[in-house]
Amino acid sequence: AAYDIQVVTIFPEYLAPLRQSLLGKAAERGLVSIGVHDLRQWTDDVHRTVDDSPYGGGPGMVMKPEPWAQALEAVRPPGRRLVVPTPAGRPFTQRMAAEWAAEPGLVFACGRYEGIDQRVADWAADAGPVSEVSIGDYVLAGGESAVLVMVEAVTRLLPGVVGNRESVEFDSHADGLLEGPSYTRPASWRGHEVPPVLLSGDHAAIERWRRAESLRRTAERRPDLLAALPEGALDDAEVAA
Ligand code: 6GU
Repeated sequence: AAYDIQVVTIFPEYLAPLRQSLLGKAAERGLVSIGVHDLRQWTDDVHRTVDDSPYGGGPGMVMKPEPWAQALEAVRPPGRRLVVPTPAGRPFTQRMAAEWAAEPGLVFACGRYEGIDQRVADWAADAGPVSEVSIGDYVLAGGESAVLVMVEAVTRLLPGVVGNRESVEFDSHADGLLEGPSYTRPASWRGHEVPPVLLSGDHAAIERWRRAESLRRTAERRPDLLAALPEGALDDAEVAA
């Protein structure tokens, strides 16, 4: 069966990119099915109200719980993971993407304003896993663009979606390190040379060089990732290099 993605939002047109390119093709090929739903279809007043002022005061508006409950009762299969994008969530990682790709699908609840009444996530946890996640340390106006990011990260890991399995296995972050630089023809370009080892034909030397570049780049740009590697992940020769 196809990997099943359901998104509830007050801006369904914002999710149009889900029908394009890699994902659009995966959908055409029956690997993924995507539903995008307007939260306002589960309102019951003439103004189709989805928000209200926060208890306790403060700026902005909070999304009302009842339309969300009705929406989730309609689109979330029992046991299906609910993902709630929020800048106050746990950081979304490649590991999460891989875990979620091994599940049958995901439901996304896109909040706007100052978020969704917390009781929605609390209530929804009775029916299956709920993940409140952030895609980085900055604030977006709503969860829609974060959903595009997470859906792309998850679906490219599904069997058959990306043609080249190796390009998934050797990605940046797949082994906890950043990928090093890549090059193509010409060997000399505007006074910049391709590193000679890549032209040497010595595959063992090329692998050693790539590993060293990966470590160098990670140390330079993401020392936090190096520090987080499990004990013994780096052999002594690499640490010395
Ligand atoms: Cl998932 N949502 C919003 N609104 N802002 C964010 C975010 C998510 N991740 C980082 N900033």
